[in-house]
Order: sequence, then C-alpha cells, then structure tokens
Amino acid sequence: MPAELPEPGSGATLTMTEYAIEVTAGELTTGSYVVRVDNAGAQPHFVGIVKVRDGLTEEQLTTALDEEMQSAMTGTPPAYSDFNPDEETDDVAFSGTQSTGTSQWIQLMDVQAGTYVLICFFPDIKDGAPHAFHGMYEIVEIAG
Ligand SMILES: [Cu+2]
Repeated sequence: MPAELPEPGSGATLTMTEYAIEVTAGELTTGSYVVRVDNAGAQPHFVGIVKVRDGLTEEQLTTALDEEMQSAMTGTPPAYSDFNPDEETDDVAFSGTQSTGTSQWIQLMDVQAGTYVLICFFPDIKDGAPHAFHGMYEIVEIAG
C-alpha cells in the first residue's frame, strides 16, 4: 500500500477501547454517511450499530445482557424480563473485527432518528466473555 493514501471523509469517528465505544469526532446523525472506526484498545474489537426501541435505557440494556450471560452459563434460552434484543433490534451496520491500532470506514445508509446501541461482542482475551458483558456498549440518541 502507498504510504500517502488520502483519508476517506467521514461524518463521525467511533473509538473503541477496553471496554468502551465512544463518538470521538463528529456525531451520529440521520441520513447516509461514512463512519470512521478506530481501535485504540489493546484487544481486537468490532462495533455493531443496532437500532433499538426508542428510549431504551442503559439499565434496561444491562438487564438484558445479564439475562444473556445467565443463559450462556446455564445453557438455557434467555428469559428476557423486559427488553428483548431478539425482537426489538434492527441491525444497521457492523464493522467486522479490527486489530489494535487500525482504522476502517463503514457506510451507513439512510439512518433514521431514534435510539441506537453501539456494541462489541468480541470474546475477551482474559475470560472469553463477550466484551459487551464487560460494559463495551454505548447508547446513542439520533435526533430527527
Ligand atoms: Cu471489544
């Protein structure tokens, strides 16, 4: 690869670390645009951008993740007490796994106003649990 490649334009930058996904430049908006995704962490990460039910709170999301963790440990299907990710989500984009220190650019198409979750499920290098179980998610409201 040539050293001096032009950087693609992007509407927002997401930065992944242990264990967080933050909007570090620009902002997530409605419409179609490119998002830059940086892995500034020590482990591989990815980001899923998922539309969820409007107004979903962090507490509701962590409850569902706890229920998934219980399910993974017991081998029984999750019994969701409130927020059900199987029925109340709509995948928008997925970055694919990125190595430490890499960037990639992903295209978002026709993003609608609403509540979104940025989340990583890459298995942790220490305990094998998906990073989301370590708190690697962020709830973002996209205004209309
Ligand atoms: Cu991760």
